[in-house]
Amino acid sequence: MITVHHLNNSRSQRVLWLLEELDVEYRIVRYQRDAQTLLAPAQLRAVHPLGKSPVISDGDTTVAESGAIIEYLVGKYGNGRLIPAAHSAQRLRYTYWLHYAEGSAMSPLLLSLIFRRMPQAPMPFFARPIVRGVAAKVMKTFVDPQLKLHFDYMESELARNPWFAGGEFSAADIQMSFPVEAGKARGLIDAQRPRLMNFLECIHARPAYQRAMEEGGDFAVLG
Ligand SMILES: N[C@@H](CCC(=O)N[C@@H](CS)C(=O)NCC(=O)O)C(=O)O
Repeated sequence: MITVHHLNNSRSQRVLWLLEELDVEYRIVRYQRDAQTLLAPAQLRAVHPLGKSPVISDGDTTVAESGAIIEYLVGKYGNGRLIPAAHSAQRLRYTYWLHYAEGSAMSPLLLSLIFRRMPQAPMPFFARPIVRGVAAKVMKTFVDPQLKLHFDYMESELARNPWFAGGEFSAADIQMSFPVEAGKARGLIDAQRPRLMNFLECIHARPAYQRAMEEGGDFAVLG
């Protein structure tokens, strides 16, 4: 049976959702983030040296990195479901979005998390105004314009097709759900970006998504 090493409030939620969509049996081993640092507990390093979530094990096989896990599960258990036909235009889009989610979209989202939290970190009182000023400058000159670029792009792509890879829901939408949810948590998705709003409504309405939420416990992407 597949074991999902599941960290609360994490990308691992996508793996539970995919397994529910594919109707594959699995069990969950749960890990809690440290309340202060938000890091995963050290036990996760016994499963994979980086100690990040998600990681799955399937018999003797251990797979980390959400995109690789999705490829593995869709390839082994999908029977052609949730992936467009090989060599089609949709398949190339599928591959693109599967990589884009972690390879491009998450970088500015992570930077925004870091630079927005930076001024609240413990530091000598005289340093705080300087740190606040530097963080605000980086946000304004680099991070915010990059976030706008990426979220405008995602919005425009959904004008071409209802789902990221094309007309059909696919595992690329599952992979893209995390940056889109993170964008919503950072206030980047509102009436100005109606297609991304609609994407979120559509995925939240899927029964498999709802079952994964029940299995995974409370889920709120870090805002
Ligand atoms: N690109 C990796 C990112 C994995 C990752 O950073 N996971 C986060 C949770 S969303 C994590 O484990 N954070 C806790 C830590 O770094 O200790 C993937 O998509 O699987």
